[in-house]
Amino acid sequence: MRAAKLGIVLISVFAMHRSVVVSQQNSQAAAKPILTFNEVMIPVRDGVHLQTVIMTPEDQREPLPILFRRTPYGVPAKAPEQMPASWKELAADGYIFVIQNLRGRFKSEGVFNLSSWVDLKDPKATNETTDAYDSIEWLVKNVPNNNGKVGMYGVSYDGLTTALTLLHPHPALKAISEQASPVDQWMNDDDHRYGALRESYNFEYAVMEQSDKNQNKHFEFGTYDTYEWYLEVGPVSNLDAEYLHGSIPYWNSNIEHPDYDEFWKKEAWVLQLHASTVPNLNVAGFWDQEDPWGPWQIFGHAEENDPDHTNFIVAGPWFHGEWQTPKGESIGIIPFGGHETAREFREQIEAPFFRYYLHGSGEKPNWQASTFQSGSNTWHTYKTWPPAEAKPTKLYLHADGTLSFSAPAVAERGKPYREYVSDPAKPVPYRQRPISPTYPGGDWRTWEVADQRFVDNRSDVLTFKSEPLDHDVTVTGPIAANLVASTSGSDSDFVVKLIDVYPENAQKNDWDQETGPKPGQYAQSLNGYELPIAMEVRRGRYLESFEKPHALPPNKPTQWKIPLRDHDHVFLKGHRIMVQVQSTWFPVIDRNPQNFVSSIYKATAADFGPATQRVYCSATMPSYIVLPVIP
Ligand code: PG9
Repeated sequence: MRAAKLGIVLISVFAMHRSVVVSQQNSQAAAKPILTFNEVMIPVRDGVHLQTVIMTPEDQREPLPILFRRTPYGVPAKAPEQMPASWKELAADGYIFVIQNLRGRFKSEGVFNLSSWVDLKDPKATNETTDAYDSIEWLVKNVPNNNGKVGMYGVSYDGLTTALTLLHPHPALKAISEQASPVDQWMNDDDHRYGALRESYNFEYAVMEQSDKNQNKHFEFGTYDTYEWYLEVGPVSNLDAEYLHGSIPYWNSNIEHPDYDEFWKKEAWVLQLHASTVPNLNVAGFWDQEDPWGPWQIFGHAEENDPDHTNFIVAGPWFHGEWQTPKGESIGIIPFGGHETAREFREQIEAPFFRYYLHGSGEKPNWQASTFQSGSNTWHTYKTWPPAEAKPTKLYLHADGTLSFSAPAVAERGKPYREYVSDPAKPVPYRQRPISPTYPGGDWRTWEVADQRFVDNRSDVLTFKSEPLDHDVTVTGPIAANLVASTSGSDSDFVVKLIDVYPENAQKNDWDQETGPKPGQYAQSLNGYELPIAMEVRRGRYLESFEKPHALPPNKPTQWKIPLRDHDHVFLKGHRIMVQVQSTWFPVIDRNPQNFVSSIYKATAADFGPATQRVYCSATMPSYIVLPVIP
């Protein structure tokens, strides 16, 4: 029963955490154990004990380093009978694998706060930094035959607990690889985007982790299409009033702290990081639907002081944690040119990194950044990130719906803007309906590469499209949108999507000319595919200040700066570039009432109403995307 349940979860985000379980399911009967298994309760400074499993190679002959992972999702109940795909490359070098449940999760004692707050000034405080420190102290003293060197790694929450060690690392901690760690949950990643609530994610995740200490519990919707469910719920305040009744502490904190206040600034642990304190291999996915931003921030903060060059970043065309899946040959229906990017990452980057720092063999990476570049489907290394040769280049939105590298001319005729009506009663779905629950199903993982044709021609989505490109356009580094836009309301959102449009003949139809495509095969083609490369939302109330929301002056053209994160992509010759602009993205982002209220989480249905949105595209009020183009 337990194995079956976890097996389903495996296809969701927790690829790495759950890989142990899969190998149990796939294993042949009565295989010889490859790892010895011990479960211990490790004491930390305040007397709390943390449930920890220690798995040692059966054939261990010499002292080995420890690879340590700390998770809220549950430790394995027994050793795997086959080496999990995500451990294979590491295991070949020999490690003692240790996995620990965070305080307050499963058999670990204490309270799980779902918090990243690390108070370095309070000597009595306990947090994920101190729990890791105390556990490492215990491990190096108590695990037989360890070589005194510890590495930590993990994806997402496990990446966060890894990264938090940077604030006060134990001396035995010699290398870490944080992978998709969030750093500031108000600013970006899982829970908000520049203060705009990730409604469905935040709600479903908090319920999953805080309704039962002993499991990852999924909210039961009772409606097949969660888009419809959230729409019927109405304002965000109804989620608590009708369903949670104050029972989920993290959700309560989100609702009590709508703005970027002291609560969120404490949670933003990365603000305390100003140096590379432990060699760190940061890992980010360009299509990470949860934590695409944090790794770049950790990398950037550690860069402030890195005289020994121990701060690295790897990024690829991956969904959340895809680099820990067995192969990583594609994302959605987008192939990676025959590469097994996940295996290649582990074999050629992750394992050598830990080998160098924990086994003392091999070489230190001679690059600062390494990417698997989408479009060209090739691995690259960079001495610095962003590469110095990347030239910020403006791609302009034109009032006739075109997109080009030339600025709008002064004498362009017609209206200087394009407009649409955004109605919170009929929000644009963030992916094609029906929208399944975030967990445990698999669709959520690839929504960021979904073909955007599903919103083409909606009256509340503006589309701007370039001519087919006459040469490859390589974009390496941070992308940003700069809109001049207005709303007839007094608050509003703008969502910008940068899209790579495949040519109509991108792919040869590989179906029988006589009988035609098999059911479903037609939709699997890349012909005319609209692939999002970068997408983000900004909320008007926070344009002036994140701390103190301001009403927008109705109908006044205003600058909207929308960061679109770091990327490495080639728009190939023959493809077109497209930009879409819309004002709802539901239910991944909660709806803006479009009328200013003191807190959107206290808004009532009467506060929500339609608004006319304008995007200006003139010589004096240009809207554009800034692309870091490699000449
Ligand atoms: N994205 C998840 C998460 C990490 C950290 C905090 C909250 C959520 C995860 O996949 O673990």
